[in-house]
Amino acid sequence: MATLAAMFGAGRVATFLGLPRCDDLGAVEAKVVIFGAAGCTPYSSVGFYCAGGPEAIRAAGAAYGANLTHVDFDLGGPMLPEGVRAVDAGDLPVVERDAEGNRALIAAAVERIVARGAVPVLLGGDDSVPIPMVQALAASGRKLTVLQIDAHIDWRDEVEGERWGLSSTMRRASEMAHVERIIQVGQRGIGSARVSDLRDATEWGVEFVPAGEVARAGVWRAVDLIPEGADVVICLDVDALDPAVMPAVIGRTAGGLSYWQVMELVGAVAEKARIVGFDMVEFMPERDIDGLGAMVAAQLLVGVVGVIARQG
Ligand SMILES: [Mn+2]
Repeated sequence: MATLAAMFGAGRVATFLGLPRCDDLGAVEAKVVIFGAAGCTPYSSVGFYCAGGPEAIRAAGAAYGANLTHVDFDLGGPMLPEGVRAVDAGDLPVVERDAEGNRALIAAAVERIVARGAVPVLLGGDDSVPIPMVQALAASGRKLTVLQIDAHIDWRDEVEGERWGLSSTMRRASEMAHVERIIQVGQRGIGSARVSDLRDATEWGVEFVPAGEVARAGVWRAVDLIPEGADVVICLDVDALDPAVMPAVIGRTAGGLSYWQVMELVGAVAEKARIVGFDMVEFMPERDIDGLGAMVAAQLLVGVVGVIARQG
């Protein structure tokens, strides 16, 4: 079958966009380090249901690989400005039966990347993957603002007796001493949250910008809530996006964000503050439709890497 990628000269690539592969995080020289984790702390009912996420997003990115120096009009120039390096460190050897070991692997990788002065960009895997990343960002010694973009608030204390799973991500983050602020954007419909979970989050001080508000008024109140100069970790659950463009999620919910609303938010954060970590989670290949979601995820990832590559 003829594809646009073939016309552009794209072939198979082992890394995202064919970026240089990094095998030693302890010696990495780059501004951005992409790496994957098939999962972290699974619920026994569903296991590593997003295991193929990193591979599917890399495969979709291959279409752009041959043209990495071309203009990306979402960024106003090539993804990487002159002299800026981004690398792909591959996937961590996580396994379903060892959640504690997985958390240690992810945390150690983030600590190594931060120690080298680079920004970690983590591809999941389900939404339990960011917990050890947010935790490990304490190594920088600075207070953190968490910007979660997600259809769900993830404030359950436990599910199936598991406290480190994907529905508890923001509650666990709220318990970390270095997390001083949480802003959550994109929530909508009926999800895992109970009335008491929302109350706990609000009492903690979370600022919510629901998807309905984003649809009416854009992302700008969320941007205003980010303090000037803050260190921000952005936790993107792809189910924040509307299922019309991102069908590859376990629970599709109408009324989600557009590609541009997510890009505007990420770009605006980098302008007034500093993105110190990013994750993209919950991409579920078997739910995708004709590669649409993977294309959107890959394009969004190009945009995010480009934004981080340009920040001061
Ligand atoms: Mn979600």
